[in-house]
Amino acid sequence: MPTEKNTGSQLAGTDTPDRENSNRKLEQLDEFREDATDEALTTNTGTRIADNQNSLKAGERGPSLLEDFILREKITHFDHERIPERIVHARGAAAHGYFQVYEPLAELTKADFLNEPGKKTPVFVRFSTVQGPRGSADTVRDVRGFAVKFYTDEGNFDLVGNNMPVFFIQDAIKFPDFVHAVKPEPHNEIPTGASAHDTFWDFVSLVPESAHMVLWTMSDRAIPVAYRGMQGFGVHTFRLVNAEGRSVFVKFHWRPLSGVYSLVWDEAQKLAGKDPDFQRRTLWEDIEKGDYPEWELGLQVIPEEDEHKFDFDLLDPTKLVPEELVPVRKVGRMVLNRNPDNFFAETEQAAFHPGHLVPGIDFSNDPLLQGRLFSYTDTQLSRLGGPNFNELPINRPLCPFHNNQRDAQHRQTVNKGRAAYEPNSIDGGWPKETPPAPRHGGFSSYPEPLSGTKLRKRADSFADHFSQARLFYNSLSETEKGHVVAAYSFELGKVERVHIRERQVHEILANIDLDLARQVAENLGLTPPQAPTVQVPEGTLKASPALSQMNLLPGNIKSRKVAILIANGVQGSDVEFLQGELAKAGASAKLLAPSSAPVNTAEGRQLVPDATIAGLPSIAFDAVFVPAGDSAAKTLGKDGDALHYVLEAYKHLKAIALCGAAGDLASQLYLEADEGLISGATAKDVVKPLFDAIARHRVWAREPKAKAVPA
Ligand code: HDE
Repeated sequence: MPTEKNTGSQLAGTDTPDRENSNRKLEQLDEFREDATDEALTTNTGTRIADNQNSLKAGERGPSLLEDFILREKITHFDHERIPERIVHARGAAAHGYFQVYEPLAELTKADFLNEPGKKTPVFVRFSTVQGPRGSADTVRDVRGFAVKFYTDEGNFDLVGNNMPVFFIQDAIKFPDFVHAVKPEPHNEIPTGASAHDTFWDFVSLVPESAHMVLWTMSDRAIPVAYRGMQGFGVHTFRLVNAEGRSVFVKFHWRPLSGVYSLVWDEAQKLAGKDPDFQRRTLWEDIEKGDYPEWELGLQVIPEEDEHKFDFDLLDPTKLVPEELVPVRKVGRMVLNRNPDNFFAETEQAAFHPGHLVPGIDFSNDPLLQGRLFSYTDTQLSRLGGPNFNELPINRPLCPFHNNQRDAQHRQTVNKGRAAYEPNSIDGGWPKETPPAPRHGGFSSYPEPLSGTKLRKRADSFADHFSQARLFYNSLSETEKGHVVAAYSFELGKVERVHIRERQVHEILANIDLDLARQVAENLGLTPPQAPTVQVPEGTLKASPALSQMNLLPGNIKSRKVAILIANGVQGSDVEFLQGELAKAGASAKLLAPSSAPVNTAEGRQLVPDATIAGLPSIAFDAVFVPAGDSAAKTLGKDGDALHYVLEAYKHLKAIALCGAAGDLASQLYLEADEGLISGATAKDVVKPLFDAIARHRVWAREPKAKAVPA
């Protein structure tokens, strides 16, 4: 696949016939982009400003004058710069890109963008955490939002998903309760960006339907390294509808080409302090340097007649469809290749909505999805200040949009017609309806036959809350299970009320897995549970290997980042060799030195460090490399920051390669060689085992030993 270079607003993404250019959204945005270069400073009404340093006063030392319209306009605008942040998913970052389907999916859907392989549909994708406010840290333990806006030729389609395939609750009416419980405690607004507190665990321990999703949030999935290392899921069951009007159920998946990989908990916590912008920074930098994150879109297709074939209900959002039962068919790819120009105008004002649909896609009756269909428009009214938010540049569809909606706050369209109603004869009856058609017709809902008694009731088929939680736990490797035990123990350890800890362990965890419950009980000093409290049905599957992220690594080191520690006297040839090999593998490195001053190599050349060793900690990298060079090794061996660097990378189970005299750093720190702590005479000797270890992501076998190493 030819690589693409990010060349400002002129993207050159042309690896297939490009009938509909993926730049169209960027071109539409161009209309609204402002470039003030060579322009005069003016008021908002265009009056040129002569003095932007001093307000208007009655005498040099006199009071300011009310007539100063320049001061008043500037301060008034400033006073209103903030809009309400999103109630959930407030913290996030986004990028532009495109989606391209591999082959026409005509048998499944009439949606145009899923039928035209030559077409690149522009997308805008926003990733987020859920609990914390706009200024919170990226790496907290939390679910990640994964919201994709497709600007299709038939209107915008928003796939507003998460990086986990299930959700905490089954019915929308519980969402405000759940969110109030997970948000910071009401009296002191603590903790920020974390679920480790009483109200969250009080709620989830009383609501067993949350068991499965809480288990996902206690797994490594909740501490991803990078957005590009996350899967995405539509969560709910949706429908696809084809030209003949036939419908199938579908689950949407995003598969990252970089694989699925996570932080270790100590690293996540440290990053939250040392670089709270870690994930948005990585996304930004990767795109700027042309290392574009990519995902494949996957579909699990379930024929209508198979709706009741499973041991769970397809409409229950606390259940996933195991891939071993319904395989994921990869149907297209998404590339993120352009950073926004303005965070507020694009990322903050983006309004996603699961109800933004195009013909060929439809809803299921999942009661959580049905509630969302109300919420997302409603929330924009207070967040974006009125019902015209779809006119904002980032939200405007690319195709024409016309209707008889008029006026309201911030209206931008200047409607010319005289008749803002339909039917009308004054404007020739326009704009008119488009009848449904096999392709490019008007939207019509799938005519699902319905009948029922009006009632408030949870379906009996939603009653089993534990068998899939058990399936997920059983599918994890021993290492991953250990992380889950540690996460429950950490979180519940922060819960002050002992009865809440006990309830979670005895009434929830014991029904997922007795061993898990007992280990957590032991860590918390609670009586270990003896038996489950409910009869958990035997699931169809004992384990689903597709759920363990240990099975989801790509087997290469593309886009991984290596820290190279250098000091005067470093072997420059080692540095160059490794940099060259990394570039060939699609990975990158940064040079870190004790200070920002240029470093003299043993060969008499100079290397300019990218940062200081103290300035870019090991937690920001996937691996550490220390090149050969006697005097460099001596300097680093006496530098506390450098020693801490290697020790910390060891503790976080990272690949470390030490060359020549730098090998002594390992003995100085009492670190034993293993498959990821490699030494050799030169970079050439260590490159293969180093890259293999990076491709395995962590040296899991080191974990028990690393526990004894100071944090
Ligand atoms: Fe959301 N959710 N949600 N949600 N959600 C919002 O919409 C809501 C749910 C998700 O990057 C809000 O514009 C209700 C599931 C993402 O801008 C709000 C219910 C899933 C984002 C809202 C759910 C999500 C949101 C806040 C239960 C995964 C961020 C601001 C019925 C499938 C989108 C906004 C972005 C945002 C409501 C449940 C994903 C308040 C009522 C399930 C990724 O409207």
